[in-house]
Amino acid sequence: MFLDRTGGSSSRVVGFGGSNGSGVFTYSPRCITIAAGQSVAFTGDFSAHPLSPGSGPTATDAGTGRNPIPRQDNNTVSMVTVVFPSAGDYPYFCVSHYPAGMVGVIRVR
Ligand SMILES: [Cu+2]
Repeated sequence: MFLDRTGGSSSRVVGFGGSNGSGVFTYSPRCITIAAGQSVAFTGDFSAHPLSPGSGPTATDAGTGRNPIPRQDNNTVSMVTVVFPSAGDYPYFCVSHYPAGMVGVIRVR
């Protein structure tokens, strides 16, 4: 279920709330594989869909090592670009809609 987005011309955009072909309560694509050093752009309405690192608000596991995904709920920005320097699995979720499955993972190889 991880889409390979390691290629030089691959899109590494994760949209949500209707951005990038996503549904209102989904990330699109929700799980992608990238290479270490590449970046992912999260785009959508962060005030309606606050982004958080981790697999859920009660989870202590933020992924492999230090998860570089920031908490973002600022409605003055519509895109956040995150660099992933190290291999690992880095989960993220929407603070408002994770119970509905609004979650995803960036896999860095
Ligand atoms: Cu949401």
